[in-house]
Amino acid sequence: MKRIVTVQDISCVGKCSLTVALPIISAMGVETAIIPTAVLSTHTMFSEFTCKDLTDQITPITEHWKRAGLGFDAIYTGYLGSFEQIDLMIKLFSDFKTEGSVTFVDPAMADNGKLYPAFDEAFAKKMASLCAVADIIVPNITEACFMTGTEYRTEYDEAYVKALLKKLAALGAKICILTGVSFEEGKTGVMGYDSEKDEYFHYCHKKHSRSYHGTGDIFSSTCIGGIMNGLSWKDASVLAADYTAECIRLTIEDPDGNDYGVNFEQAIPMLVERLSK
Ligand code: PXL
Repeated sequence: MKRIVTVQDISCVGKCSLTVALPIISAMGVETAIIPTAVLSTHTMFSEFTCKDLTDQITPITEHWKRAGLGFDAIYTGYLGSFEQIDLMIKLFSDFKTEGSVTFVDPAMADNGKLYPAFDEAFAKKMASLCAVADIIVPNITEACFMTGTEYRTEYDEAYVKALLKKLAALGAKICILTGVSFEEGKTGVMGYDSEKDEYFHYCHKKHSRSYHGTGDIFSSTCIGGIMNGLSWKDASVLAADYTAECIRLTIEDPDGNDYGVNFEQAIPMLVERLSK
């Protein structure tokens, strides 16, 4: 059985970060170790939230794991809260990365042209330094723009996205997967770039009428879970995009659906079924 470690916050209510990564990756048959970076009452898109930082726990946890001889097939980082946490992730990669393992970074910090409330442009540049040492990165277009100093546009063509992917690859990551790429009204999807093969990949599907928080985390968790199940990064991206879209569809159709997160739980059977095919 594969084992991964994922490092992100616990937003107690909000269906994002660890409260989606842990169930999704576990449901995909992959042991999921965690390092919680902070405990928040809700994610930061609520008008108020509490936050207890856990940065001081990261090194004691990883030092114990070294003494215990623990290793991981993948290291997946998500929402991080400070420069210090990013430095600790760079150290985590250098301490735990092995030849066959995958380092996977979701630079969760922005969307729709704006940084999340806790962050500024300097943080985005710091996040770029973590992306530089990762095998696979999965930013959305906003995050990619902040990390590469590119103008954010709501309307763009393939040349703009390809140039953005090249700039991301120039940071240092081997495979860059951009989410929320839409070339056509009513459609959205992903466009990826393998810098070693100089190869692009595009997949699109129906765009739903609403968007929700936490869907980037759902995409990332499914993508790394798929890779741990032996899928190529392209097939894992397709599975992750389809699962995320299905979670959104189910939420829109649910009269009791939350507006802070998606009904990812109800789509887990579809995810597991797709993996067994
Ligand atoms: O990736 C979404 C996310 C994760 N964690 C926290 C957040 C958000 C989005 O706002 O606030 C704490």
